[in-house]
Amino acid sequence: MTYSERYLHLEEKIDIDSHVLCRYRIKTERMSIKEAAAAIATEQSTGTWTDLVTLKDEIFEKYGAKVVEIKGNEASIAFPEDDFSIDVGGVPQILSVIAGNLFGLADIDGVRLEDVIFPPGILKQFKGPKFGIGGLRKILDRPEKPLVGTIVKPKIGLSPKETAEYILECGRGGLTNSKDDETLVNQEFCPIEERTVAIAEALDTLKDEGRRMVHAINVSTSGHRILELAERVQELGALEIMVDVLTCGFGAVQALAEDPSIKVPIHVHRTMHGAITRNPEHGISMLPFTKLVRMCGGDALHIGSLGVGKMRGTKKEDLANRDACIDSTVPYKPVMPVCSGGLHPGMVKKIVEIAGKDVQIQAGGGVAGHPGGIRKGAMAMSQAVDASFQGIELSQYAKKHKELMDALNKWGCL
Ligand code: RUB
Ligand code: CA
Repeated sequence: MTYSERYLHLEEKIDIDSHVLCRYRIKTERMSIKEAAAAIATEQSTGTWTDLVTLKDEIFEKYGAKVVEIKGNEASIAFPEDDFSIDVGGVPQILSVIAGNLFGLADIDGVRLEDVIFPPGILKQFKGPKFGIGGLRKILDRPEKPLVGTIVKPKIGLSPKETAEYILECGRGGLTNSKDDETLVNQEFCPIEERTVAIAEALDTLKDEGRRMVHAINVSTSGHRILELAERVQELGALEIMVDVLTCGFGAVQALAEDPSIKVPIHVHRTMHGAITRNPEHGISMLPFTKLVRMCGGDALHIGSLGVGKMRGTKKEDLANRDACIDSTVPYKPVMPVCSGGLHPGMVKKIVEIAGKDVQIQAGGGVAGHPGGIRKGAMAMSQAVDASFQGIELSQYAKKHKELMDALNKWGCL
C-alpha cells in the first residue's frame, strides 16, 4: 500500500476554525504509526493506493488532510473544512470522510475514531435539540432533580392496554419518564396507534392527578416513513418519540428534529452501538456519535451506565459522552444524558454521584422486577433518586421507605 509523506504536517500549526480535527487510535504491525496515519489521510482526502496524474498541487494543498500530531498509538488528522459538503451532505458525508474507507485498509490492523472536533462553519449547518435538558425539565415541571424513568418490560408481548396500565402504575409510583423498548414498534400484539392512544389516556389521567410524565413512543422505521409515523403518533397524543439512531441513521433524527410539524422531544436510543463502539482497537467510540446526535437535534441520548449497570462501557468513556451532551462551547441546547442498562434502585446513588443531577436514570428490570410489583418498583426508584439528590445513603433512607428497602434486599445491596 502506498502513502505519502506529503500528508504529514507534524510541525505545523493548523487553524482549528477551518478544519475538522479527528483523533484516531491506530493498531499497526506492518507499518509505522506515521505511515498508517499518512495512509489514512491519503485515502480519506485527495489520494488513493497509487499516485494520480490528476492530483494537481493546488488540489492537494487545498483539500489534502494533514496528520498534525502523533502521540503514542494515537494520530490526529485535520481535514480542511472545504472537504465537507455544504448544506446537503449532512452527517452521511461527514462520516464518509472521517469514518469511511479507512476502517477497511488491509495493511492497518485496527483503527478507532476516538474523538472529533468540528469547526464553527460545520456546526452552524446544524440546529441541535429543540428541547434538550431545559425543555424536558419544563415539560415535566422538574427543575432540579434527576429524571427517573423506566423501559416497559418485557420488551415485547404486552398489549396496548397492559402497557398503558403499566405506565399508569409507574406514574403513580413517581416516575417522570417511560419508553417503548427498542424492539417494539408496530407488532400485531401491540399496534403503535392503539398503544399511543392508550398511553396518552394514562398520561392524561396522571396529569389530572397532578403528576407529569412523558412516554417515548418508538417510531424507528424506514427513512421514507419515519416522519409520517412520528406525525401520526403525535396526533394521537404521544408526548415524546424515540428513535434508534444507528439503525435509522442520523438523518432520521435530524429530519424529525428539524421538521416544524414535530413538537415533542426526541429520545435517542443507540441500539447496535456495541458492534461499533465496543472494540477498543477498531471502530468508533461513542463520543463522535454523541456529538453528532446533539448536532442533529436529539433531546435525550443514552450515554451508558457509567460502568455501573449491565452494558459494557467505562466510566471514563461514558462521562466523556455526558460532557459532550452538555458542553457549552457548541452552539446548541444541552442534551439530557440517559443512564440505562441493568440499573436498579441500589445503583442510583452511585450514578448521581458520578453524573450529577442533570441526568435521566432509567430502569426496566429494576422497576418491573420489584417484588411488590410495578408501582412499588417505581416508588423504590423514585425514592432512590430523592435520597441521592439529598445526599442521603440509600440504606438510611430505606429505613423509612419500605419499597426502597425491598429493592435493596432483592438486589443484594444491604
Ligand atoms: C435497559 C434497556 C436499554 C439499555 C440499552 O433495560 O432496555 O435498551 O439501556 O443500553 P434494563 P444503553 O433496565 O432492564 O436493563 O443505554 O447502554 O444503550
Ligand atoms: Ca432496551
